[in-house]
Amino acid sequence: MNISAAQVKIFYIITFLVIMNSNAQSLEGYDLWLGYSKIEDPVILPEYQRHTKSIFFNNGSAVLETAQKELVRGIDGLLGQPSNIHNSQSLLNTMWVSKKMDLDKDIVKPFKADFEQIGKEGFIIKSITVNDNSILLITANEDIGILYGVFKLLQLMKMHKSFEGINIVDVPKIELRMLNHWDNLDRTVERGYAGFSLWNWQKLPEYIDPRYEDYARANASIGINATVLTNVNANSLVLTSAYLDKVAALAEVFRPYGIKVYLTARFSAPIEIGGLNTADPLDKDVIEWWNDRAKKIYKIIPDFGGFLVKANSEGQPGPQNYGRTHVDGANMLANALRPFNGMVIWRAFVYSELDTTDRAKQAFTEFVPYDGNFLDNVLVQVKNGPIDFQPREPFHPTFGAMPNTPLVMEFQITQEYLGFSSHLVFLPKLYEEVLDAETYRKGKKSTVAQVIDGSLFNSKISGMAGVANIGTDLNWTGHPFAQANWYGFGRLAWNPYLSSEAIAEEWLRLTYSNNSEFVEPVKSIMISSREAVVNYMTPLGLHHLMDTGHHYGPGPWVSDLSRPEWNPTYYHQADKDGIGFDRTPSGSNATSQYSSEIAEIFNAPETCPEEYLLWFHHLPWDYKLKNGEILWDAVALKYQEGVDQVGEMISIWKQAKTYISDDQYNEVRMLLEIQLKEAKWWRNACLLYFQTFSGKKLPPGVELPEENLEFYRSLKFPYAPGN
Ligand code: GCW
Repeated sequence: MNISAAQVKIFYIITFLVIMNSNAQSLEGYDLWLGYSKIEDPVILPEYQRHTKSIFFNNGSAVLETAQKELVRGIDGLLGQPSNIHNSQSLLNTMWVSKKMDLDKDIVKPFKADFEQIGKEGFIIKSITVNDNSILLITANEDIGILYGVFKLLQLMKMHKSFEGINIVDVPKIELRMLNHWDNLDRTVERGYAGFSLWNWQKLPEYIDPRYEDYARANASIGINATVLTNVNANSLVLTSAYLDKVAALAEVFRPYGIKVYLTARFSAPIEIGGLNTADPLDKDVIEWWNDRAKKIYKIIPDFGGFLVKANSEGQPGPQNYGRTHVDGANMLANALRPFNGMVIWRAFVYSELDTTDRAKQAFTEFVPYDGNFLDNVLVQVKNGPIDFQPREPFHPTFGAMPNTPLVMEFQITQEYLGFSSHLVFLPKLYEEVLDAETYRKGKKSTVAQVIDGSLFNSKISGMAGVANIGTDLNWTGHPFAQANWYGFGRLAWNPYLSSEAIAEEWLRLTYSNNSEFVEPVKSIMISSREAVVNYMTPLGLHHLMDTGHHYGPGPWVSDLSRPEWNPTYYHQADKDGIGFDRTPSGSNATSQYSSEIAEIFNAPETCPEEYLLWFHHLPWDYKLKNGEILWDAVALKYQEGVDQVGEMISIWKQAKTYISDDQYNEVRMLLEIQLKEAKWWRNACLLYFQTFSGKKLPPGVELPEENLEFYRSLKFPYAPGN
């Protein structure tokens, strides 16, 4: 080789390294909680090396194939050397990964009860002794349990947990753990703040973006087993053959990860793509059309999950267009899917322009009388609160009020009313509050979680859905901490009794670092973030003050929209006498939809938890709160507290700097600056506006707004994302 050739080679090597390096930086966050860099801890590393010295993996199906692939990938990365994996068993093995049916009977016998407990999807990770050899056993009844067990094992390793004496018996408490994508066929995402839809409909079915598999891995690693690919504001085209082939291609990628695909069914599809002139659910031709469509779907996608339906809500067509009921509509579809074990998930998010009663009451009023009338492959999906994914709402009164209907919890993971993907808001804190709420429907200890997991009323099927916050952004969710909301949703769908604090800690350790000097302060940011957003947007039970349409920023003054309940003024009812929505018997009487024990608490302003005060009560500006503050001062001070909390989050985040990369640090720092700026915007705009009614001065401690009310009212955002 002459010198110039060597120089050329060096040039290429350097160029390659530079590109690799810049790629590594720009790919920050892509791995989510699944990065497998080598463990450096000198204590735990040898223990893991010992346990993984010789692994027996009993393969034999697509799901097990996936599990083995994941195990190899994880162990190779974490231990920094190729794993020693065999498909034949020996006593020299240090780890066995095998289903119960493939294990020796004597091995299984002592923990028969555990196998009974773990059902179809659970797993066991146990340290056992066989002929004096210590073996780490990962086992399950079914393939999918093995996959979940493998992910759990890798998570434990990432968190540096010891395997000595390990004995984990884990099983999901909720059957249907699903993401709802509000993704349109043109790849825009309704209320999406992380880029475009992952589904590249144009190039499907031939072109399989590798990201589809990464999406499936991430979901399976937290136990999500269902995904609704399309927006509930549905397009019937997705039910045509051309699109079904594309859906089938996605289903094929997701299947080895135990994930079923679902689609949204537009109720008027028989007209739009079927050439019929009605979509009446009792019409013979319509029934036949759906039966036929179901057959077609299952021919192409044999394990298709079913339909999610938004009907007669916000302009979507539905059975009421034909004088029929939600039951008529849901059961007609359920009959079509029943021969194939498909499910219908019918949403209860309804409110009507013709119904002048309090919007918060309408879903309950419409659905509760139908309890027990739906076929048994119908689930009714209810949003966590009675209005719409606000920073804080009391739990939806329908939970606990339909004992004979399985109710799916619908949470929003995307941050439509929560600062989009610019604000750090750890949502498991919100989810936990709702799940822990007491319904008193069967006395004390009748929580929403018990309704959802089916234990309160012995439901045959249970479900939890999360409106996804995922898009084509490199880090999937826009804000790096929004990944924690996806992660946390999955964990709570698996076990709705987990604490949000434990989830925050897990996620931080899996995503960033095990160093407690990093984890503890940053966890405190996450835990306080939800209360902060409530304070700077909608404190003391205020709600729906967001600017109209895009829901970005404050718009409490908006009052000119055609439907009353689209206006923020409908919700806060501020006037010179006071503020808040009277939902007690002297007002809309929405409290009567709760059990009498709960209604009684909510009805009296003295007993109503202060965080729901203005949700349930219209109170004078000088109403005295428990701490002696008058209402006006309390509202103002809460807005200020929210701003201060974000300031505090910023100063705590500075402590994180030494434990993570500069890119990781700076990305969050810049986003927190946006959050602070917007928290102040919220405070200033809302207080200036409410001040026009209260006529009172801001109390000491509340910063004076930088601009006047006209300025805040004049702001327009025609290109806010997610519309
Ligand atoms: O909160 C509202 C959103 C709509 C959404 C609707 C729903 C998909 O603003 O964008 O439509 O809820 O949940 O159906």
